[in-house]
Amino acid sequence: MQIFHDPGHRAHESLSELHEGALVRSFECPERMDVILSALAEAGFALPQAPPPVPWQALQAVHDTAYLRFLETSHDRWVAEHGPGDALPFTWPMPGLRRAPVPKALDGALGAYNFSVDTAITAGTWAAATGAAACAVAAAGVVSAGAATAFALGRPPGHHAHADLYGGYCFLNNAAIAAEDLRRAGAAQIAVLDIDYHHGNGTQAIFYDRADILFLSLHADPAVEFPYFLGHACETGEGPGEGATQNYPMPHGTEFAAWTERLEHACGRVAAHGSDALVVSLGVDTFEGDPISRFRLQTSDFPAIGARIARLRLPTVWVMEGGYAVEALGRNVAGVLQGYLNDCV
Ligand code: Q9C
Ligand code: ZN
Repeated sequence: MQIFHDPGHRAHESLSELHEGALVRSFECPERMDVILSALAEAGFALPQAPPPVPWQALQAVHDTAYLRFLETSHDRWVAEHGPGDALPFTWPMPGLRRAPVPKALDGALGAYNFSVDTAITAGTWAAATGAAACAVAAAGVVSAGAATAFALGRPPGHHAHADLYGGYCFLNNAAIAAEDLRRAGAAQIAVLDIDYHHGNGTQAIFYDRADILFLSLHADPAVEFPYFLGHACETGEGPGEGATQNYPMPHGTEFAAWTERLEHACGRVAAHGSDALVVSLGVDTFEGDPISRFRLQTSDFPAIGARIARLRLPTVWVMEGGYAVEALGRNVAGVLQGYLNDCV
């Protein structure tokens, strides 16, 4: 399994996550990559490769151009206006206010493009986010060229990012970028399976009206968990995409037995769909010890997830999403991928 990783992720390190009323160092931190890389090396995986720079068209296939230019320039603008430090908005265009035109002023534009104040823009955000997107494109590229699978091991994660919104630690939607790249290279039908603890609101929104991308998400019920405002079971797609979205919301405290029943159903949908390729949004924040999540999966459960996905027998691009229990994160990610490879013919 080829693994793509850009060491430039380290430049994105936020000290300004609004957590329980205080600004703290973000749970989405550079050490996450270190522990995953060591666990993969220890388990005998091939050394990761640095991806080529992400083509601008790959970003534009998913994201709004003005949003991309905003992300690229916003931290420099922040420093010029407010001085060094992380960029955070203070006001948002909630329904009843007007979002368009996006304000010229930085403080207004930050609110227009942000949906959650757990996510600050730092000096290294653009470099890191484009590096993670580059990993997704590189992984999709080798799978399009005939590899059975590849792993985009990047951060920041992506599944909460919409075409023109950042939040939930995500700026560029790496999984959606991978899916679009597989389509561009000739795959007619793609399935995106999102197993992160949180609903993949960005991926859902990006593909909501699309008949060529099946989006399935297993996650904590938005009635009780971030991202709160998307991810209910009644959301099934719209227009040509009607029926091509399925959500599996689950309560806090969900254990593997109940979780894997939903995985089984989702895999049944993938199998019935006739997908040419699969993108997995791989979050392991379903782990019992995750500091910001409330499911109860154990380290010993993760290989079975990989094994089930292997039995779909589809070309598969793995894209790293969440997982914040730094001590166990490496073992949990390596476990999924080892379970996948052991069951892969
Ligand atoms: N004080 C991913 O797993 N923030 N994003 C929660 C709690 C939302 C997680 C803040 C967590 C988003 C990719
Ligand atoms: Zn998550």
